[in-house]
Amino acid sequence: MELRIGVIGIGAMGRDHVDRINNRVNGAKVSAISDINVEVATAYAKEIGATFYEDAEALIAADEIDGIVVTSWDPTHEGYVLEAIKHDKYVFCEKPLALEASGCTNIVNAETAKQKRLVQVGFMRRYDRGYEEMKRELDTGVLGEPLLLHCTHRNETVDSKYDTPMAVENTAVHEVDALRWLLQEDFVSAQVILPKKQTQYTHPKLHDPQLILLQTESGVCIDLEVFVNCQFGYDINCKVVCEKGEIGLTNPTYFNVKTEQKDYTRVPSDWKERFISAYDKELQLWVDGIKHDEITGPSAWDGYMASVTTNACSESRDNGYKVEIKFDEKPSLYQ
Ligand code: ISE
Repeated sequence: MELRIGVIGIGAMGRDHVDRINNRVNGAKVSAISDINVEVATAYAKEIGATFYEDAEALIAADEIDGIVVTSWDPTHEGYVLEAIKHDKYVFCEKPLALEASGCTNIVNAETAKQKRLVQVGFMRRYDRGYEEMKRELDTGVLGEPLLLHCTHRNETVDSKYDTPMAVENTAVHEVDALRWLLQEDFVSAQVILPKKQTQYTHPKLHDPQLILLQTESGVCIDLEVFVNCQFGYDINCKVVCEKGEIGLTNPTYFNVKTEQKDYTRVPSDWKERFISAYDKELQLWVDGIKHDEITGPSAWDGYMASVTTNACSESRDNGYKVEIKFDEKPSLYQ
């Protein structure tokens, strides 16, 4: 049986997921879309042979829809996910699950009341081959205990709507989840340092770059550079310093170029290119999960833990002090 998927929000990420579900994921097709931009969405629905719903809640409630993908504007995620849970529908939500941890708590409460996992959050890095292999290596224990992590999250450029809080909520949130998964530990403190000197390529509403410092329960220290106008490409690095060695992520490359006394490999242009296989894998897993009635990907609890941490980062950034991270007790549904 082919699952019928409804996608809410057809911006760049929404269209990317539509293309992936229709062309690379097995067992599902996008049969409905909804977006606030009626004209553009109507034309796009026609192009891909889907039904356009002006009202996203009607799409969620429709009997002919088996699963919902939420790729709308970040502040709208919580409402759509809650609506999907209300209708007992499986929902894949792009990160962040909700901007505020309290919004994630609402989702966790709604889901635990049903005693069934319906939500998967779009933390795709867990399915990236580089992160997966690093984790496998770390888990063998051959390198000893992880002590320090040095990470960078660099985008080539961002638009004028991208502001200072987004560096944490929209960008660093990926490391917040991936590192928690990699180390199998929660964070206990967060601090954001805004260097006085900024890049000339930023704009008045965006402090760029920013430095985030996190510490885990066992005491592992992490520094994460978020630099979203780095100008040279999409550059994700993660180096784990252990007692007996170091392990680091490399940009996936399949060729190098030698010319004019230079020997170089490409840096990816954006996250859609860098993490294409990880995105394909996470959505295949979600579709398979719906078919087997068992969702195993990143949970609403993972979304909550990420937002608790990004909220602590924002508090630190706005007040200039280090913030202790406190979180609720994990419900048994997510054990
Ligand atoms: C974007 O929303 C993403 O999810 C990308 O993975 C991230 O690298 C980028 O900074 C975000 O703006």
